[in-house]
Parts: sequence; C-alpha cells; structure tokens
Amino acid sequence: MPSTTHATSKTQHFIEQEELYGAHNYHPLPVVLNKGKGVFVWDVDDKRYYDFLSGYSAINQGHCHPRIIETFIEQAQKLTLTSRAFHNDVLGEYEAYITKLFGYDKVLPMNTGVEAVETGLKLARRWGYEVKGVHKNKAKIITCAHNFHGRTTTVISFSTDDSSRRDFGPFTPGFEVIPYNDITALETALQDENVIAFLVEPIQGEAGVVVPDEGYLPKAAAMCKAANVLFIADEIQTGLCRTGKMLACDHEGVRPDIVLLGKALSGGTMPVSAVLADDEIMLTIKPGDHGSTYGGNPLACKVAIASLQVLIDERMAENAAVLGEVFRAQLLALNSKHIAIVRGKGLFNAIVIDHPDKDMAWEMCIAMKNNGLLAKPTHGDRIRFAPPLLITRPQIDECLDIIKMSLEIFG
Ligand code: IF1
Repeated sequence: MPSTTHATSKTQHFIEQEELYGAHNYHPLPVVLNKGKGVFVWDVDDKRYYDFLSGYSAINQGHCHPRIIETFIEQAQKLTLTSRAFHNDVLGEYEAYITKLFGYDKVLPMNTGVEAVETGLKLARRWGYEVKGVHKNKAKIITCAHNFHGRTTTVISFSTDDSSRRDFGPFTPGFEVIPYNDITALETALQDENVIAFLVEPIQGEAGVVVPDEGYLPKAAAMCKAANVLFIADEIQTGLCRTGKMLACDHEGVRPDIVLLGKALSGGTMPVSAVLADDEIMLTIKPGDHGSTYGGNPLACKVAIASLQVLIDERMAENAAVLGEVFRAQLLALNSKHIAIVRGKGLFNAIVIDHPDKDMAWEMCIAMKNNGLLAKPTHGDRIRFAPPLLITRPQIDECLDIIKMSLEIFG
C-alpha cells in the first residue's frame, strides 16, 4: 500500500472528516487546499504548491482568474437560472459567440462533460435513424480501448477499464470497441452499415496522455466521411488550448462532425459543457426531445464567454505550445532511468515511471508534493503533468527543478 506522509493536525482533521462522512470514491493525495490563484494553490497550513493537474484540465485559465470571477459575480447578482421554459438575454449571445468561434451552425448547452458525451451519442443515434436511415435500434457507435468519456452507465458500457465498469451492469448495447490509433481496425469496423459514429479522444487523457500517430485523426475522419459515419471528437480534456491549439483536432486540420467541450469552458468555476454540430445533425432534436435543468443557464453562459475570451486574449494556446516543447525536452534531458516515457502535446503531458515497485509513481507524487508541486498518478505508473496555461518559462524551470529533486527518491 502506498505510503502517506506526515500530515499536520489541521490537514489530518479535514481528511478524517471526509473519511467519516464522505463516500470513498477517490483516493486523494494527502493535501488539503483552501486557496488558489493562477498556477498556485495553498494548503490549510499556508504551504504553496504548483498545481500540475489543473482540475483535470478544467482550470486552463488558472485558479480564480479575475476576469472570469468578476463575470461570475456580476451575473450571479443579476440572474443565474431561468430554465429553458423561458428565454433569457444571455443564452443567444453565448450561442452566437461559441458557434462563430468554432465554426458550427449550432450548440447544445449542457453541464458536465459526460452529459455532453451522452448528448453527442443521442444526437448521433437520432441522425443515424432519421438522416442516414439505419434500422431502428440497430445503430452502432465505434469507440476506442482505454477510452475515458465519463462515468454514466451508458458511457461506462464501452469503457475497457475494470474499475469503471465492474458490477455496474447491465450495460447499454450498440457500441463496438476497437484499438486506439489503429486505422486498419477502424476501416474494418466501418464496413458495418449500421455504424453511425466514431467517438474518439484526440489524445487519450486518462490512459496516460496517449498521443496517436501523426495522420491517425485525419485518416480516421476521412474514412468516417467516406462511410457516412459521424466523427465525434471528445475535446473535453484536450480542447480549449490545452494541447497548444484551441482544439487538439486543429493540429491536423480535422473538423469533427460533433465537438464535445467541457471542463475549462468555465475556467474551473462551475460545470459547463457544450456540444457543437451543424444543422443536419443538431436539428434532428426537436423541442422536448432533450435538455437539462441547468443547461444553458445565464450564469454558465456569461462565464463561458469570459473563459473563452481569456484563453484567446491571453494567447494561452501559443504559450502551451511553446512551453510544452520546453517541458518535454527538459524532462527528457533529466535522463532518468526511472522515466520510461515522456509524451504529450502542448501543456498536456505525462511520464511513465519504470520501477519494480508499483507504488513508485504515487511515492514520486508524494515527494513532489513535499517539494511544492501537485500531480497525481493515473493507471498506476503514469503521472500526468498539466499546469494552468498561463504558466511562465521561469515557473516551468522551477517545476522541472522540483521534478528533478523528487526523482532522488529513486536513489
Ligand atoms: C473522474 C479521468 C481525466 C474526460 C473526457 C469526458 C469526461 C472526462 C476526455 C467527463 C472527465 C475527469 C473525470 C474525473 C477525473 C477526470 C479524468 F481521470 F477520470 F479520466 F481528466 F482524465 N471526456 N475526466 O477526461 O467529464 O463528466 O467529469 O465533467 O471521474 O474521476 P465530467
């Protein structure tokens, strides 16, 4: 069992409270945070850390970005929710802004990322039956092994991760899982006339920032087009400047039929997600066919506009592209025999730890925490590094020093 570290009594108090009264659905690092600003977070003992998880890329703009918080406060004091039973004076403004920004006819606003995924699946199925004309209830959607698209029962139905799906059955039918980054496997799967969509992460996040081969996404998109199959890009984690472009698909000029956004769409303030598509797909949903209580609420819309504007005005994609190159190059230059792989794009990176003790990735994260940097392992031996996108070169250099110092636990 991985070790914990000496926790102060203050830290221990909050951890014990969660242990006693909260579901044990996470195993957090033993740190209790109570303040965040930019790239930094502070714990209850006022120790400062670099945040290298960024809320799983929901905080690309940095903690409590002043423009986003100011917008949040201003709108929160005016009108937070109307439901979609009535119009309001913000939703249309937001819909016009985000559809023009990404170049799609329409947006369907939701809240969490998995709700955007579920919405994308429903849109694809509705399009499959009513436009493509596949047989009723025969629609099939192709997904990739080692995917992560959220945790609802339908979405885990095509997960290949045992802990995400064990004893949560029975599962939703209509999905086929193929190997990621395998264009031949996709070509074979597309021969089934009932296939209506291909759902893919442009870079697999939970799997440990797995970047597909150059050309995989464009070839996949072209094959889907030729087969009259919708290409759905889950950009919930890779989107919004994280990989050095507004969307990860932009690196290779791929225009998905459906784009899923979430996380940093609100700059880490509240759940805001969005599904972008053109009319042929989006207008298959008629009034009353789909929605949610908070979907498209005025507060979320104003915050989303501000969150997108901050990314653009502060050139966060460009910064991520430049500093990501520096970060990966300097990680490689550490030449550590315990870093088996360094991979990523922009400021979406991960290392794979090579050590006989399977708990060493966790121990490395504990050491980095003690040295002032917060990151968390995924799938045991992988450590994701994803700081807010406003990080500076001197801060990157300081963090590399922390990583180098922490590697000393390997002896
Ligand atoms: C957890 C992972 C990351 C996502 C992609 C949809 C969603 C996510 C590509 C659903 C959410 C979160 C969920 C969170 C931890 C985190 C995560 F480790 F689970 F896989 F980031 F890699 N598509 N990812 O990454 O969005 O409904 O959560 O808003 O569940 O532990 P959500």
